Amino acid sequence: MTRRTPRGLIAAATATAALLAPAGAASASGAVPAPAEPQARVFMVNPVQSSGDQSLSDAKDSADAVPASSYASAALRNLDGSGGLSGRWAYIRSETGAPAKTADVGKYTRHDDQFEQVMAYFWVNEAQEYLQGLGFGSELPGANNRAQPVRINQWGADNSFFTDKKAEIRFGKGGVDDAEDAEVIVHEYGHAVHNAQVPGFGTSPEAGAIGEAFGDYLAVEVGAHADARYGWPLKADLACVADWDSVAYSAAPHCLRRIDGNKVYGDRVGEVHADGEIWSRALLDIRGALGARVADRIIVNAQFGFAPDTSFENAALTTIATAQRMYGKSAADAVRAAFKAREIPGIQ
Ligand SMILES: [Ca+2]
Ligand SMILES: [Ca+2]
Ligand SMILES: [Ca+2]
Ligand SMILES: [Zn+2]
Repeated sequence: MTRRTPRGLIAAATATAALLAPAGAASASGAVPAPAEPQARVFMVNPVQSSGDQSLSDAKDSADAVPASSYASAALRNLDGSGGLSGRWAYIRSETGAPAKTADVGKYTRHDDQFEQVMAYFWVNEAQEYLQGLGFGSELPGANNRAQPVRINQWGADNSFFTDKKAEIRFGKGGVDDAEDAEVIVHEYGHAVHNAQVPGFGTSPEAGAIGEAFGDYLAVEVGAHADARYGWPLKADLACVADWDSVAYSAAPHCLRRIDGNKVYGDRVGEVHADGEIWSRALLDIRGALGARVADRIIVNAQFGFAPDTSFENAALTTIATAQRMYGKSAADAVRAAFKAREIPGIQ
């Protein structure tokens, strides 16, 4: 496969026009052209976030449950040309329904099993492209820069998870199908990133909470970046994670979790998702102080230095030191302030 140069906003915009040329047309030189990028129907993060309509509901996976305006057309990039959802950064397998065909990705609705396969491919690719854009995999070490295996199966409960045995992400179909919400997809991808950075990461309660927090934060960040990149609407609170998956189990405004809460270290309850809200708020504050790009380069780069069973204190100290090394004292002070506000021990 030819190596692609990073795409900026202009390149992304012109890609749509380029696709109007006949697919697979031979170039004048006779060289075999790169496979055309099929235009897929995808949710703009999720239908609640893009519409602001908190009354949407799953309606047993009915196509009519969301308006046609919930979908956008977007290129599936980095495919390997096999005709299936296999590419440079993602490899999708499904145990429900036939495998999606790239020739048909513009037709699927949420009622089609193939829609979740397309969403998983698109958003895993989008997340890795975001990390690549931050320099991970070029200027900085790669952070899960490989084809991520993803499996979609019928597990009844809402139980998407990352299995570090196979380094595989799995999405279930409880309530709203998990892979209909980009923030669920990218949350799980966050676990894959952590595990690629530090094999076995998350063996202590605090490390586990950091893993959940980073997944939530990355989900919000990649969605916000895509909204800006493609001009998609963002009509829900930025800090709300999984606005669509959570319609089945939360009151409006629907959120699985938030990343802008006020929990501090003393509020820990020993449950990784709940305690993760302490850490994710700190990450959001770092973003607020330094901007998304600088914040995320520090946050992800620091994670290479976390022990698998790290404490909040040690991870915070590593993140502060990483900020100091990459951007100097004022950045380190901003990172320190974010952790101090969460009353992380040892952070003054
Ligand atoms: Ca569905
Ligand atoms: Ca679900
Ligand atoms: Ca959201
Ligand atoms: Zn998780």
